[in-house]
Amino acid sequence: MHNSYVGFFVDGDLGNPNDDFAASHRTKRMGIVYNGDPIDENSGFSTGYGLNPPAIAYQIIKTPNDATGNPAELSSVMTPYNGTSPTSDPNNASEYYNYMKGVWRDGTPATMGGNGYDRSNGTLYPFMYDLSIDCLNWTECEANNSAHDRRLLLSVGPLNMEQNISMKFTNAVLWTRDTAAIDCGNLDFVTGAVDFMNVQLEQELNKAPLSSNELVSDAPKIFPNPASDKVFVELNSTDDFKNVELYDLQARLVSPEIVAVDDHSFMLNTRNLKDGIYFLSLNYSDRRSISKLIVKH
Ligand SMILES: [Ca+2]
Ligand SMILES: [Ca+2]
Ligand SMILES: [Ca+2]
Repeated sequence: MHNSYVGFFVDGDLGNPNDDFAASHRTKRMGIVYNGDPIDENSGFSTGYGLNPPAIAYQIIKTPNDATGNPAELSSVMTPYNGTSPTSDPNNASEYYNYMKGVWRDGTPATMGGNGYDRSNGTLYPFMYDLSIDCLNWTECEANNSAHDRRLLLSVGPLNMEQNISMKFTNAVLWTRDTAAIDCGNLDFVTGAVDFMNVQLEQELNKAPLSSNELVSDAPKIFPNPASDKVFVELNSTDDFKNVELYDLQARLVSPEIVAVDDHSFMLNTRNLKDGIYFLSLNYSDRRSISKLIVKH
C-alpha cells in the first residue's frame, strides 16, 4: 500500500475542555494541549484545575524506517477542534486522510501563521503553532484565537506498507504543571519536562537485558532517598565527570549547597528544598545520567 499515513488522533482535555489551546513542536515530534487562559474553570461535566492549569504533551518517540531506510519523520501535526467549520473534527475517511496529509477537512492545505487556514497564503506548513522555530512567534495566543475543545492529529508518512510487515511506533504522553501562571504561549515548562523524560526514556530503552553481561552503569548510589535534610551521592564512574545539577519537576535548575565528601562522592544540602520530586543530573563530558530524588521533610 503506497502513500499510507499513520496518524495518532488524541483529544487532550485539560479539566474544562472548552478553554484549551494546542501547539506542536516539530523537532521534538510532539503536540501539546494547554489551557488557553490562566484559569481553568469547572465545566458542566468536568472539574477545572483552577489557577496554574497543567499542560499535556503527546510525543512520537520512535518510528519505523521509511523507504530511505531512516526512521520516518513526523509529517504533520494538525489541531482540529470540536465544532463544524472547515478546521474542525474530521468525520469521514477522506477527511481523516486529508488531516493526515496536513490538509484541512475541506481540502485546504494548512498554512503558516494565523489559524493555519488561509487560501491566499502560499506558505504551506502542516505543523500548527510550531514551537521549534524560535523566531516564528506563532501561538494560538498570538493568533488571537478563541479557546476551544482542541484535538491533536500527529501523522507520519507517506509510507509504503508491505504485506505482512508490521510497523512499530513508540509514543509517550507527559502531563506537567507549573507553579506559575502560564505566560500565554510560553511552554518552556512543557518542553523542558519532555527533555528530561526523553533522557530517562533513552536510558530505559537502551538498558541491557538482565541476562546479559554486567555493563558499567553511570547510575549513582543515592541515599537516603527520600531525603530530608541531606542526601549523599556516590558516583559509580568518575571518568570524564564534570558536575552535578539538580532540577525540579518543571525542569528548573535549583542550586542546593553541594559539599564534596571524597573524590567520588558528595553531599547535597536539601534542608531548604520543598517536598517533591527532583532530578539529579550527573554531567559527564559526553553524556549525562539522570536519577530521581525525592525530598520529604
Ligand atoms: Ca480536547
Ligand atoms: Ca481547560
Ligand atoms: Ca478559562
